[in-house]
Amino acid sequence: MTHRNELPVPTVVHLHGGRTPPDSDGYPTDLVLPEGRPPSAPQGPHGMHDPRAVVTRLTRDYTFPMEQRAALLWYHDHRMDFTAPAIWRGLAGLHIVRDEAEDSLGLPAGPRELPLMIADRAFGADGGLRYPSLDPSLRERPGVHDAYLAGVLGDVILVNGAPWPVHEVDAARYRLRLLNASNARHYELEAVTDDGRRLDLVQVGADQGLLAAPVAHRTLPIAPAERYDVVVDFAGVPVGGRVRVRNRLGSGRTRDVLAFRVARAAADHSRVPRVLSADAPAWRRSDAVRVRDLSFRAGRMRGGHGWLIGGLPFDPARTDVTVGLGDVEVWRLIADVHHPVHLHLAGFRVLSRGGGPPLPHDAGLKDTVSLRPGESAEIVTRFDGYRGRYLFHCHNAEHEDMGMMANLEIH
Ligand SMILES: [Cu+2]
Repeated sequence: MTHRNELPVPTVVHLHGGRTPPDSDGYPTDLVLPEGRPPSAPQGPHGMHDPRAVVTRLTRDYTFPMEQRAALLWYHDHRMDFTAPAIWRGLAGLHIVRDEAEDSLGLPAGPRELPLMIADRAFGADGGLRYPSLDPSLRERPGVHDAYLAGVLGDVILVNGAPWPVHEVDAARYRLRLLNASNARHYELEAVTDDGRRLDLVQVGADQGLLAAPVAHRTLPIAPAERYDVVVDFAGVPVGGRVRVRNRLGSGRTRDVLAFRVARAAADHSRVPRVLSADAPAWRRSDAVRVRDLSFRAGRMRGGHGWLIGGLPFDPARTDVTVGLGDVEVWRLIADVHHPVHLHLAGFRVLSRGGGPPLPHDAGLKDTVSLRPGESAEIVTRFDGYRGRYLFHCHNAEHEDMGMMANLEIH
C-alpha cells in the first residue's frame, strides 16, 4: 500500500489488529512528512530524539501481508503526540479481512452485512469539526485544554460519518460489524424495539475474528478501538417498526446511536452455526514463560498531567518490555480509570478480570481489552510473526497522546 500525505502535517498509518512487519506497523515516529518540508531529525515528544525512526517525505510504502484470521481491522493515524486530533478529523477507516472458512458459514452477507464505524464528534456553528487542541494547526504544541485531560467527548454520534442514521432493513438476520472509533467514549449498546423489547445481540466475532461459538448478549459494552461482530434478527419486528440501537452509558441525545426501520418481509437463508471456528489459538496460563505486571495510571509528565504505564510516560528511545519470539506470556494489567489497552501485532485472550473469570464479552481472540476503573485483568498471548519494535498503549486517544504508550521489543 502506498500512502501519500497531502496534508500540511506529518502522518503515519497503523493498521490496527494487523499482523504487520515492524517497518510497516506505523510506529509514531516513522513519519511521512508533507511536501516541501525537509525531513529533519525525527522528533519525539517535545523534541525527544528517536534514532530508529524512518522518516520519509510525501509517500511511504507499507506491506500488509494479511497472513491472519478473517477479522474487522481498522487503520488510523498514529503520529507521535497528535494521534487523537488526527483520528477526530477523519484519518481512520475500516479494513475487512475475509477467508473461505468464514464465507462458508452462511452468516448474513451482501447487503445484510453492515460494517458500522461508531464515533462521537463535536461541531462548531459553521459545521466544522471542533476539537480542543492547544495548537489547532497541529504543527507544534501537542495536547488539549485542561478540561479534556481525561479524553475528548463529542455530543453528536456518527455512524459511518452520518449523525444518528436510520437504515432500512428486511425482516431478516443482519450481521453488524461494529467498531468503536471514538477517541474516549464508551458505549453499552442495546437494540430496542418500539414496544421496548430488547433484541439479542448474538456475538459471532471479537477484535481478531470469529469466536468458537456464538454468545448472546442483551447489552454489549464496547470501548474505544474494540470491534464486535454481532448478528441481530429483525424477523420478529413488524413491518414498519423500528429498532433503535442505544447507548445505555449516554445521556440526552448521546443515548441514541442509530436506528433500523423494518421495511419489508423477506426470505432469509442465513444461519448462525453452533460452531463458528476451531482455529483460534488457546494458550493456557501454564504455557507462559513469564508473568508481567503493568499499571495504567495518571501521573506527572514533563511538569504537567500525564498518563503513565508502569509509572513512566512514553519514550521512543526506551525499551519497556523485551520478549522472545515465540514466547507465551501472561500480562497482569491494572487501571486507575477506564483504559482500553491495545497490543500491536499479537492477538490475546482474556484470562481473568478482577480476580474472577472473564466476562461474556471477553470471549475470543482480542487485541484491545477494556479495563474498568480500579480493575485488573490478565491476558495471555504468544509473541510470534515478526521480530522488531512494536507498541502497546491505551486506546483512549487522548491518554495515548499524553504518554500512555510503551515499547515492546520482540527479539
Ligand atoms: Cu487510558
